[in-house]
Amino acid sequence: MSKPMSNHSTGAHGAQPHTTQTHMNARRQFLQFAGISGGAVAAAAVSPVAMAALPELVTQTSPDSMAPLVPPNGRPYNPVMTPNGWTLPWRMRDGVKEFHLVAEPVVREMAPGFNAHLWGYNGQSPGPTIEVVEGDRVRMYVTNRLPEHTSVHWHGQRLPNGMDGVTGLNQPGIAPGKTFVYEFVARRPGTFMYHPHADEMTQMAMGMMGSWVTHPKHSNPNIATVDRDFCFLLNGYDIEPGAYTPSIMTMLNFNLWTWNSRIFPGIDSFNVRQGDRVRMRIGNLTMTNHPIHIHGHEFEVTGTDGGPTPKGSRWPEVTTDVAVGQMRQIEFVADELGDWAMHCHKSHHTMNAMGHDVPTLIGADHQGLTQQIRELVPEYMVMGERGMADMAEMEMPLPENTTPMMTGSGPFGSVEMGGMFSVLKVRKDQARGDYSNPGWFTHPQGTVAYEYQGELASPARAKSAGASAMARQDKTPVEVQVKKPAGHKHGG
Ligand SMILES: [Cu+2]
Repeated sequence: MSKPMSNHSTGAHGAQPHTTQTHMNARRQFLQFAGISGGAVAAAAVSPVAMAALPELVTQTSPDSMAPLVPPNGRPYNPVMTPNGWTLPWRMRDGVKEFHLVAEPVVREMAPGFNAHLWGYNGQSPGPTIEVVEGDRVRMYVTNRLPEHTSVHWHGQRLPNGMDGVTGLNQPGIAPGKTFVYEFVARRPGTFMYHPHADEMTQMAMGMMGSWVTHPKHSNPNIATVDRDFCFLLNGYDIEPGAYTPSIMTMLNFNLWTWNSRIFPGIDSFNVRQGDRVRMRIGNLTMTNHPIHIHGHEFEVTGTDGGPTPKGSRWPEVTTDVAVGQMRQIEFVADELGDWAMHCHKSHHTMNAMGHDVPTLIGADHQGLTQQIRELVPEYMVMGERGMADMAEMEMPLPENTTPMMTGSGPFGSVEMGGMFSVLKVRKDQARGDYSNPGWFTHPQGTVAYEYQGELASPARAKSAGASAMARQDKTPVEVQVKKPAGHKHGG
């Protein structure tokens, strides 16, 4: 792990090319940036002498969403917000944007009370978001502090073949303790990601990935100016309840479905102002597809990792599938006030790991059985007789370092969710550029579903067994027995 140093560390500036004034500005910008986060620290990777030529190493240990990083130099743009993440500061050196990524073991709080031992970059999984402008020359220093070799593949970028990061094919692996340099021009604007192309199954299962955004240099008819720009990565982990480290041999049966390596209720809400044009950039580095669904609004897919989509190719959606290895950039005008659910539509991806094997017991009557078992095991509980919602509220003894399968308190009770779930909060008085959480929505009088208190009429029922055109031949009722598999793994 990085050894935190004070923000006044000078180790990284031995070869500082800035004038004092620009350096001061960059420094002030950096401090402001660090101040917002409360967790970003400058850190010394190796000796100050060895560090002299490298851009300052910045790490981030807090899982809180950091305010967007307003570019202190270079071409201006409206920066992205990475929920429960942050953007990596850079050094401008002779017109080149220099970044320093460090691949290393990290501790990621996936939700309050649940920490995972992952691999990531600069103190977090996922790594920091990289933001540049189309046409920027970018130099990436990548230091490896993992116990095995690694590399970085810049997913979706046009670049010289030798910078593409596939170990063995384009470069040798970066051995532990070594630093490699990648350099290329960010040739096309869009939404990209980065991840290792070395022992990929292990390194991605351990959380190594990050977002990359290239802002357009000129106005582009297919790229709108937006008020809010969010980016997050879909990732999947297999961590047994009570354990800290993902199982790296898992190929399909992952049990934790995360956005930026966070699970509900640990995923920050998406807070916007009414009327904002909102963009979300979503990348999928799990081993299955995720239909991402937003309530209350229609959106369009305005771009993929292949670039902005032509306007004529867009259509309204409320759910878009993000397949394995894909990125989708969606946009909408947030014109409906409220707290709108936003989630993966695979219902087992909005649940966390199950600590127990639970058979389907809906409708089963085991009153007598429960009594008999309670005589032997006093705290025995039957689960699932009335569905699974009870489990969200039940005070079940959970192993240490885990989180309930379905949880999260809303203004009306338990939200009964986990995994890939968050809330889009649209407010009239959210200030421009303010991404902070406005709290729960205050519903105008008479706009909340309510309990019917009147008499219930008995429903009219059809008297014949089928329509006259297709009368049923056999009137003997058939009883169908359905039993769902009861495993606790949530495979794709
Ligand atoms: Cu999903």
